Amino acid sequence: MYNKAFEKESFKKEVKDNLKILYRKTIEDATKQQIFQAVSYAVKDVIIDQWMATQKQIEKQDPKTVYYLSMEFLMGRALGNSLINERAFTEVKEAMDELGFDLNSIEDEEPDPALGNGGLGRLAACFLDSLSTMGYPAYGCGIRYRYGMFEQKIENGYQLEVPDMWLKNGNPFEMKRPEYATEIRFGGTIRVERDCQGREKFIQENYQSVNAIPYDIPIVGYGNNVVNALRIWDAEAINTFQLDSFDKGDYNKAVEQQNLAQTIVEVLYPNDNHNAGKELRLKQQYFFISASLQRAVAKFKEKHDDIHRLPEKVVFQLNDTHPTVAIPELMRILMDEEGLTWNEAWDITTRACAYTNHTIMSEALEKWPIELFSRLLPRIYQIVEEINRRFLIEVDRRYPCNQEKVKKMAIIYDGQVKMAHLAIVSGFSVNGVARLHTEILKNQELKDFYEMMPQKFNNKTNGITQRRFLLHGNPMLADWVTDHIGNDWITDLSQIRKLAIYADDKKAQQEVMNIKYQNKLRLAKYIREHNGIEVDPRSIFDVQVKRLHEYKRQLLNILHVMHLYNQLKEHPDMEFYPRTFIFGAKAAAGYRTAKLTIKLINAVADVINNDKNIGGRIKVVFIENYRVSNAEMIFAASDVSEQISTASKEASGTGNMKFMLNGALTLGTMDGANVEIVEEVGEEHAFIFGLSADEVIRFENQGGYNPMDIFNNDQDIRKVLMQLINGYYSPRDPELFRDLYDSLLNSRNCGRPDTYFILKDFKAYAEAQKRVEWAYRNEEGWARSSILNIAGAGKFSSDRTIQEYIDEIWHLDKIRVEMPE
Ligand code: DL6
Repeated sequence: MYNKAFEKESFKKEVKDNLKILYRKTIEDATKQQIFQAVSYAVKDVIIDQWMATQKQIEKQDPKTVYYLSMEFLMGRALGNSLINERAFTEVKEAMDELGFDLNSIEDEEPDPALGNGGLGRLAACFLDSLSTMGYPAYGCGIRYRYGMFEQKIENGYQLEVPDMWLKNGNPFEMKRPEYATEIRFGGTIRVERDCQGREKFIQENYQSVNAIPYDIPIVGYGNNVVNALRIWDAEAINTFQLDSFDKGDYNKAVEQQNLAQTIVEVLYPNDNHNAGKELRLKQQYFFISASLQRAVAKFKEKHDDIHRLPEKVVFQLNDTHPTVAIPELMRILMDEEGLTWNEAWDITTRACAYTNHTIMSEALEKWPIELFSRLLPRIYQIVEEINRRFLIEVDRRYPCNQEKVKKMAIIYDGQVKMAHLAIVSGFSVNGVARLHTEILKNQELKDFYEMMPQKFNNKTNGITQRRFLLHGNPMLADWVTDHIGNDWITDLSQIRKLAIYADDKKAQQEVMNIKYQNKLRLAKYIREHNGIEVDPRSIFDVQVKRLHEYKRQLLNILHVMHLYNQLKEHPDMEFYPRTFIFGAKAAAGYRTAKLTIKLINAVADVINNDKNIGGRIKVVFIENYRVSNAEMIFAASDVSEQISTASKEASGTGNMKFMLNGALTLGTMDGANVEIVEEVGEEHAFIFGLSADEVIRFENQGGYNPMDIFNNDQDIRKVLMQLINGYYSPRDPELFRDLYDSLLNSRNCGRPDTYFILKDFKAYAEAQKRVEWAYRNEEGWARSSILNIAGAGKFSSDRTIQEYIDEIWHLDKIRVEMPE
């Protein structure tokens, strides 16, 4: 495949011209960063033409568009991905070679835009890739945080957080759109006036405001000329310091507005599955939602006179509850600015907004104290109150005088505004992100809502883009797949099922194992350079990379490593297949247990990696600053994919799909999308263990279990746990890991010990790990399973997920964009 727009000679010339115009440099004098910028502008030049053509087509066709509203977009680097989707990676690589540069190292110059925490933000990025590739009009709407997810440094085994200055050198791919600046108002009071027809008008007074300024980042579809936009909003003060502010004694107000603008988009909250309830967070939410909605309505009005028809052309998808203020904000715009009645506005809003739930973790549920909510968003609060009042009338009609139902379902209750309830009541669709998760929502967490409005509930199992996570991340395997089944899999991953016929083919098995080995060499080199640790590429690469959270149970993994090490020490001659345990995880800055787990992993690594007596048979590696760019390389090199969350807690997981697509075998619980992965590949090609979701929920309902029984009766576990408090891994401070020990055995904060059933699942996990080892010894069998995993990954493309959103929720119109020859 060849993209004429990237003809080599003219591309090289453009790179050189860009260096001249941007930096007054020749290619010989330029720094690598300057080369990266010059190449990116040359790529953007091509993209812009397609972007303009896409806009023209949209103008002409007026298709229905989705606004994907999300506090997070974990995009990863743009250069390589854009080249992949332009089908120009190879040509540009060759052009760069001819200029004397390695494209991969130029790619490394790009900061990894990390405007997200983990799964939820990365899912949003995969969805945008799929939307463009499938030719559906879409805007991603979010915040242009000045600092994204922090950079993680490991010092003395501890995580340190360093600000992520991703905009330090400018972002060559973004475009500022000052023409769409929008004012956003906070606080003040609401005065009610009546107009000449006696209708109420709500006027916000004494408010503070900021200007929202959009920046658009192109999202290039694969080989189809379609370019959508990720629109992220920056904040600027409305009145910068003006002389008349001083004159009027308005200095304080000017300072306040300046501060508001600076702080509002300053930094992404680095919490995954956790809501800290901070005022600034609510400000961020309203800021980008109000801006995105005002703009969406204005754009609709450019082409349409009848605002009642908005849901025919626009759908707003709420990525979790974070954007839920979109509902009252749309009501406000429709009533206060467009002059509609409540019923008209409600009819439009409830046909235009849909909600995705991404978690059942109670600490992630967003609730705002009424005091804070109504002070910051006085008009929005009035509207929420009215939605709640009307909803409770319906509840009473359906369940007369049932206070229990009111307590469980009200949007405002106990001094708090419950955002999930608002989203469910006001949206036309509520979806979970994997089948098991959706069932738990329907039957447990959101049962009352499901009973009252079953038609709203549906499942959309997550997916990932094969273009980033195979085509870009694992070029050798991608080529091998294409050699065997052609390249249709790039835009239709269901085709990959055709690889199954190669599962028993000895040559194919060897080739796949050899590709894995090459990728393991690449990762081993990275580990040598970044960690100073030598790992054996022939050992089993057993990998757990994801956010650090107790429910994801990195602690179970490392306790098991400690147990294996004990066994090797006790029985030095035991049969043991060399294993490299690889971890990568960021912990939220204020999450003590998570940070202590990182320290434990590093402490265990220190002891084991330096023990000459075990002959390097176990190595433990903690990869610093796990992020999208190194993730691609890690997935490609993994043999075993650790997906070991407490069953029922991981809504879906998407890392599990990336590993599978790269031929790793899943070691996991029956949780989230693991259930569907196993269904696709067959249980004999994965290693499943532990309590089921039903069992976990049953234990939880009966107040937990007693981990002391296990501690008292299982010597292996007792030994490992004692090593947490006897200084085995922290001789200078034997008490260092006491909190982890306590979390497993003693009730904390009046909660249950071992909330995440680590000890309960330990034996089953250790037994599954033995199965892994035995399976790996059979190279043919392993290769067969690996091929079948790749072949079974078809369902987990985000293209499939997006098609389901389109067919069942969004009903978008497709566009076709032709470029002149
Ligand atoms: O749906 C994307 C992703 C799932 O794959 C993960 O299982 C889930 O933990 C994650 N949820 C969140 C929730 N954050 N909040 N609030 O990140 O979503």
